Amino acid sequence: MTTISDAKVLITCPGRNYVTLKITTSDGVTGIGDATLNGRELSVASYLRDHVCPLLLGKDPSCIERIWQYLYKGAYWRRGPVTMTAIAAVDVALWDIKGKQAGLPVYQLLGGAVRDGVTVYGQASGEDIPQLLDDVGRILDRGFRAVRAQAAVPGVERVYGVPDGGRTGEQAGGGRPSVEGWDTGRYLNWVPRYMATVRQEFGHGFHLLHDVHHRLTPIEAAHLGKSLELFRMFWIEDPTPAEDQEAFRLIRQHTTTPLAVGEVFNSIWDCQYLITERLIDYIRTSVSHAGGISHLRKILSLAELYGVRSGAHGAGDLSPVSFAAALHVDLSVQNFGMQEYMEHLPPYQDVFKTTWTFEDGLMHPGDAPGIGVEYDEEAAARFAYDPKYLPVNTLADGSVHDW
Ligand code: KDG
Ligand code: MG
Repeated sequence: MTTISDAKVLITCPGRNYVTLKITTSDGVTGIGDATLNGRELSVASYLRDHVCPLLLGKDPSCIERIWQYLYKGAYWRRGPVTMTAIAAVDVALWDIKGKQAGLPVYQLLGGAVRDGVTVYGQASGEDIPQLLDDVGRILDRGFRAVRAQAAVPGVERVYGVPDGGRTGEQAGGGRPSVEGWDTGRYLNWVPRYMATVRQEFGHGFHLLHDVHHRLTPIEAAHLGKSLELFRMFWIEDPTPAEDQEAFRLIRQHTTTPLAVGEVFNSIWDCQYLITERLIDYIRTSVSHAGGISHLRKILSLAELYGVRSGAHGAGDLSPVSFAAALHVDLSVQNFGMQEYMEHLPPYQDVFKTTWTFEDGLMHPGDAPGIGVEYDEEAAARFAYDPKYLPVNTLADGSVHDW
């Protein structure tokens, strides 16, 4: 019987910190999974190294669901971002191995492609409206059919989605977390103004998205949704902190702007209420933070019953391994909605050799056996781990607000 003969954790920082699990079988097949949890990387690395890798040795790598249940139920302590990111890394590595053993890309193992390609949204941002318009134009010129628009808010020093000094999407920094000020009133006044100019300038022939990043109260989110209705958003994302799921009922009663949530969810239990009560339109759980391909498929099957579509988180702090894994899932589920694409920072490609393609706004994971990403360990060793934190938000009185 083929068994798992090695499982090791690799940490590298080619532009950004990534934690990768590499599993090797007794007949020499390797598979990789993403174990990155932005700003808390070493906790997942330790969870894997100290508690999971030793348990994998000698197990049959073909039993993906059985190993998943063993790690989930066997830990006794369930769910949570650290546990579920670690289990996701094992799950994706095992799907990678299964694909390589079968000589098939993972999406074929998941039932095959139900679409020709995966619609991804690009990221547009600007320090002011002209810069945002330039950026939206740049994204559309590259062929994207969907654009997320985020602009700086006058009077607010830094806002989510408008990266300092560039268009890279990097938000984390070294040292202690930077502190950003927040002002809900200014934000609520400004967003409809810039969405109006985006639609005036570029029309309605593409999908327009926006990430609120958990910052509003339910009634403020309802107001924002209403004020954006004319611009026919594809979604507003994370309008409120989603621990309070009943809040979505209030938002929904007031607006027809579609709602997306879920990038900080880790399990189907976090999604169940919002899906079964039809309080959201898109569920944004990712492969790497919600238990891997196996668990994400269950979430999406539940969602399909209730007309909720997928909208997977695809920020650059999810490694190319989980991005590729997401493309395999997106290609193979009927209720796909949209995939986030935040391009990874160079020199990521020195370490992660990918096979995905982008053409005319659609992405495809490629047809290499497995996930379609190879990890260059020699190159990775050149980029030492570089501790970084996401910012925190405060209000004018110094109290901490959601970031
Ligand atoms: O690490 C946190 C990021 O992944 C998150 O801030 C990105 O909200 C995000 C998004 O929608 O991409
Ligand atoms: Mg988000």
